[in-house]
Amino acid sequence: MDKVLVIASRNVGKIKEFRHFLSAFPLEVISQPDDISVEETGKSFSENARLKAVSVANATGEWSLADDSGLSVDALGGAPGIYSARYANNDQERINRLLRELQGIDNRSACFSAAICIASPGNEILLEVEGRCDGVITDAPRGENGFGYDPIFEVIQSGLTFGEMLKHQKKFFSHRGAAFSLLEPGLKKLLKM
Ligand code: ITT
Repeated sequence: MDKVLVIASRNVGKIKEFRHFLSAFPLEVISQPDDISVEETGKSFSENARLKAVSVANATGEWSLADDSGLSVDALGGAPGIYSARYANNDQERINRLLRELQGIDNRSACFSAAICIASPGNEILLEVEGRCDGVITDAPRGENGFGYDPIFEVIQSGLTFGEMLKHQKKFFSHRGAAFSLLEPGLKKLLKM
């Protein structure tokens, strides 16, 4: 029987990406039960990923994978960073706020980061990795794909925003795809693949 892996997330966009990444693994991927909520009190992406993975593994008694991620904008001193989800109430408002704060600013450099942690019950960290992706914040949203800040983040060498990419393209270029590539060898070992 396949090993159960609980995705410790309430973010539907993220969960979709992980289901795609994990489709070739002998895992039964399930979503976080609704009654579990974890406070993100960490000071870094990796601390928060660890908190979420450990809490959900302990609560469910299964292996759990958590991702903590966010967008750091140079001209804003790295904001919103680990507060990317808390920057406004929904994706549209988060995008509007960021574009407003960058109005008239020429330096549009930014980077996305993702920390991924897999934990097993009993506070055991099985794997931890981090990935990043450099890019620029566009002047206006482009593309309908993805979630979050995807329509306003352009990966320079691709000429596309994450919102314009197909899922395999976003996997190739993105912070989460980069982190997952680092995770893959360890996960294969754990699963004896
Ligand atoms: P969980 O903690 O339940 O997984 P969350 O949305 O609160 O969901 P985070 O705390 O990691 O997740 O916040 C990350 C935020 O950063 C997320 O809500 C998006 O706004 C943004 N973000 C992260 N990765 C992104 C991506 O690939 N594309 C667009 N926005 C992204």
